Amino acid sequence: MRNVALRTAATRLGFAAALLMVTAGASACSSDSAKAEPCPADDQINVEINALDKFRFDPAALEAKEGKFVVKLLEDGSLPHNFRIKGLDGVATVDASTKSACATFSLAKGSYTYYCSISGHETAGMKGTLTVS
Ligand SMILES: [Cu+2]
Repeated sequence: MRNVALRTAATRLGFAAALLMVTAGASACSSDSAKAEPCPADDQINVEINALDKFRFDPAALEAKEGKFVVKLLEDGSLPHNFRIKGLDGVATVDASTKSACATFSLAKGSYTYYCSISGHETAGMKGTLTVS
């Protein structure tokens, strides 16, 4: 009798774990591709950056204070671009239909490189320097 109850609980746990794995897998898949996080209200945004089709970010240098850093990337052309900071999690990805995207980063003091990770863009010059104090 007792064993049956235990087994049922174990089965439920196994099912919950499997469900968790499926959910985590699905979000891991979608986190990097098309849709980024929705943009917060304007007063929550630390900086707006233009992604130019000549493979440049405008501005190409940024300064920020350590802590939460919300970036709004604006598409100023027709090519898809994104914004990443080397060594940190987070990506803002715009495409021809959305024209803007946001990402939140957690900054520690130091010097960082931000870049567009779409193939060839960084090499073509789509990068900049972020100084955090
Ligand atoms: Cu790009």
